[in-house]
Amino acid sequence: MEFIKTKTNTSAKQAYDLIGDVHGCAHSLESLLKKMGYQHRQGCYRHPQRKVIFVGDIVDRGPRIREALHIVKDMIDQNQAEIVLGNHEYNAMCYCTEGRKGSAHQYLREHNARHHRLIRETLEQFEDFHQEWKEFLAWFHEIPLFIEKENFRVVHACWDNEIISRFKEISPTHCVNEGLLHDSAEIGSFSGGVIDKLTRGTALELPNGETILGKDGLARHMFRTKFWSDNPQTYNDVVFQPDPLPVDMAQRTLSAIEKQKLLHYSSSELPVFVGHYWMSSEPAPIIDNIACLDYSAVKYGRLVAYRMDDEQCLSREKFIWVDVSRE
Ligand SMILES: [Mn+2]
Repeated sequence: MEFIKTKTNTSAKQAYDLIGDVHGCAHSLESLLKKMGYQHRQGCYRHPQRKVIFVGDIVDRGPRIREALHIVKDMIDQNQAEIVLGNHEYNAMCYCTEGRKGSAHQYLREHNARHHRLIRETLEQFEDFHQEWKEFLAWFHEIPLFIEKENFRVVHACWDNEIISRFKEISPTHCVNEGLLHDSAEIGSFSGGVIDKLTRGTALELPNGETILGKDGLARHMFRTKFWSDNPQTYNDVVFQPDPLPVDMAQRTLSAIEKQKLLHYSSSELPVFVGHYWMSSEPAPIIDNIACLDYSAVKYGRLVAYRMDDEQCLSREKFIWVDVSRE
């Protein structure tokens, strides 16, 4: 008797397309989804075999934030996508949530000019859609800080095994619920530290109160660091941001204390996908098991995806993107 092999292999792992920071570039998002073979039918974008995971930062800066949120949430509601929380969704929750009675905060994020500038476009675009914005804010509470699949991991900016396992104990859903959101606004809180590290990454403070001037004209007293550096010796070995360090600073030796603050995501761990870092070069893995998918879409860069199957060594060939023009 002959068995007929069918094409469907039910034991095969689900394939995912991981999509970088959208920041309100809804047209580019639709172009990218279509380019990957997704079609809008029965209420959302779908692919016959694949699903999407967004790395967070759907909101802020761009021209079509409301549309982008609808596209993403519709896919998630129909079980066609998942998402992790970005620092911009977290900011939005803090900015729009009043402090508890008797707390030091009127809002969890103070309404000053700097904070308002970050969220301005989002609030403007929802000006006539207050109820919708409230619903999206409520939904942000249901977004996990990280996703762990059998064969890969996703987080907005930085994977830290130790704090992730501690966070799981206080939040079994891996989400930032109302209570954790309020806690996180307190300086030195554990939840605040976790959210900051996972959604904004690691950084080192410049010694002696020194600052560096960013391309945006703002003076910074910190610089962003790799969370995967292996036995680094100098600042240059760990710096990871669009603005390079001045040459003399880059050559400085890391102190023992600075080394202690650094993370080392080992090359033997599962592949991890992040967004967040405003990359600008040709999309490629950073190392074999880490890929950043944020290629500055909202600054007319690229909206980038990685087509993940079952590989453990990430490959340049599996990136796909659309160039972002003025929407
Ligand atoms: Mn971002």
